[in-house]
Amino acid sequence: MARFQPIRRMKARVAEVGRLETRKPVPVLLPAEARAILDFIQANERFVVCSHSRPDGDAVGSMLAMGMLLEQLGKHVDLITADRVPAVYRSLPGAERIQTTIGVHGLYDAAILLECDGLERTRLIGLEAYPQVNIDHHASGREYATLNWIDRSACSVGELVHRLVVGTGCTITPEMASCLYVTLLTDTGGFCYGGIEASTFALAGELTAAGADPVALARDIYFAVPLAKMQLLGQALATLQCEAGLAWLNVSDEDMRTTGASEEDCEGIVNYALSIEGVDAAIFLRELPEGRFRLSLRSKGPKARVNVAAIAARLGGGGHENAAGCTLDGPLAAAEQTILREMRSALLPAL
Ligand SMILES: [Mn+2]
Repeated sequence: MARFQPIRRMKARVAEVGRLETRKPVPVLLPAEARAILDFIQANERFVVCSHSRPDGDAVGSMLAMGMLLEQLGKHVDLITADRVPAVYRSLPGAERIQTTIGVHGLYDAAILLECDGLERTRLIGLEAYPQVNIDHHASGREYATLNWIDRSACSVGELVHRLVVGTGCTITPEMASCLYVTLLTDTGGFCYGGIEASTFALAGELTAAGADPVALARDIYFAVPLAKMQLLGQALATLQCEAGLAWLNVSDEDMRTTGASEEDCEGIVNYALSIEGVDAAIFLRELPEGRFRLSLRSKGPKARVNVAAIAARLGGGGHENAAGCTLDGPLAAAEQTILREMRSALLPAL
């Protein structure tokens, strides 16, 4: 059933990297918030690491890397999310250690929350019982935890975890490098958007030198699409509508059932609308079984004409300036009317 042998591949990669000259990591100056988090980690023993529901590449990769860091420091760690790891990330080293459950009850000294602008983003019950460490890079990030480190300039939370690893002097293993590389790759949409700077590529280079295999990781993530997802994409593209600067498309709950697609198969469909020439902002609406609609909003950066995080926040959601989401009541026509009104007025000044 396995499509490839990650372990064998990893071993080959380790051997190859072992022949390379050892490179010194780029020195990292940690801000006071990060140093406080490292002191807290050193002073405690048992951690649960969590991320948001419907985990993406940054959530999965940064959780795994954080778990590896804690283990290198001799700590006990469990990794927990409310939703299962999407298929394309299940070949990442250690992915099988992420437990899917609805509640956190273990004996932990603290919960480390990655990529969550509030406890509710985890959709996990019980986290409020623990001291919390919040590490985030979202525009919607808030200081809700015992210790908070929010750096909106970071391309991924994995980038922040990398800074912690370097700050402790721990080794960036090939396994850790692979997980951290995936956070960069996916949160920048394949190095296409999201505050990319020269330092982003310096980090990608460092992680590649440490054993991440960019070609194999990209193949696992972008060239391993389930057939049901491709069929769902066909249904979505059949609904595509476009007007000045704006494109939108949707799938019904029936489309989900007839194609056999799962929630994670909806990931990325919005980008097909955004990729159209002349389109500055895109909307993907997915009907939920109860008739409400889950919206993915995207805009093109870096000088995005539409701040979708602000629009999502007004509608009860959140996210980044270029990528955000919210949930609206149905029927489809009502949800479309609400979001189109917001998007059109955001586009208007620039037209
Ligand atoms: Mn992220």
